[in-house]
Amino acid sequence: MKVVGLGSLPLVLVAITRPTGPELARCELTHIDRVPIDIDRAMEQHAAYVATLVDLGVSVHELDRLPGHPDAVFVEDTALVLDALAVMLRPGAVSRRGELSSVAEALARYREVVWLEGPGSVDGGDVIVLGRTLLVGRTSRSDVAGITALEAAVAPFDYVVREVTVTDCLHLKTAATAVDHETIIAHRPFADLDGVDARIIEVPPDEPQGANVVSVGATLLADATAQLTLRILEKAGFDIRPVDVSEFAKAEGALTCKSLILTASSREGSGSTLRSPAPQ
Ligand code: CIR
Repeated sequence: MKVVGLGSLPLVLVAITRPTGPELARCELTHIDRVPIDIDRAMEQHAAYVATLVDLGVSVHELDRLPGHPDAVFVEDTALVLDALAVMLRPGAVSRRGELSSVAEALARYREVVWLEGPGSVDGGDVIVLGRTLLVGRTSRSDVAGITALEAAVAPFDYVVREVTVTDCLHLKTAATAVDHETIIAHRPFADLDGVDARIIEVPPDEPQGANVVSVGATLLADATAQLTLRILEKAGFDIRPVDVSEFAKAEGALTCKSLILTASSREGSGSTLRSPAPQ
């Protein structure tokens, strides 16, 4: 087994992402109505998201587009990447299961890869990693059998799973995300976080989209449309990068959905498939 970080090479952050195209118009929708997506704008927003990551020093491993899979840009749902292993999940939408093999192939470069066994399902958008605790949302995509299988897969690596009830939104991470190892930002009406051992920052009631942030080192990527939340986070001392994902919101996606971020040794985190930051 390959354990990242025990060697002498420095660690770098790698983000696995995937571009989108006209197929996004046929995305799965659960809680919102279909409205036209401006595909050119979505592609620009994706490019800006990737550029922000690169600017923050992240090496971006961009997968090939999958035109037959409308939701393939939302790579987060396919896998859970922990320090010691990557778990290929079982997305609750059967239409999305064809996205997994190419993600697994990419992850094999960085982690031991294991596959979650059926019949249950878990989407990556339902998993918040908070230290050694995995908060897993029970949603239309992640069911008891899937959550139980995930618990068994990660127990040998000293992770515990805690189920969270989610209502009125697609994923747990639509409602809440980790800003660091002990703090969660949340739109509480969507997720029952009572009893969760974490500091909780609440977003203003009119800005549920503000509850989805991506933590990159000391910086948070936050939704550019959540102006009040941006100010709350800034006041709390966080370094913020506002990012516009409004076209992806029409596909029920948010910031975290568009990447899988992991640490890797600098040797793993370099190579021809990666867009790396320019040397300083
Ligand atoms: C879906 O329904 O699967 C996609 N249209 C949206 C997935 C968003 N992913 C995420 O929140 N992690």
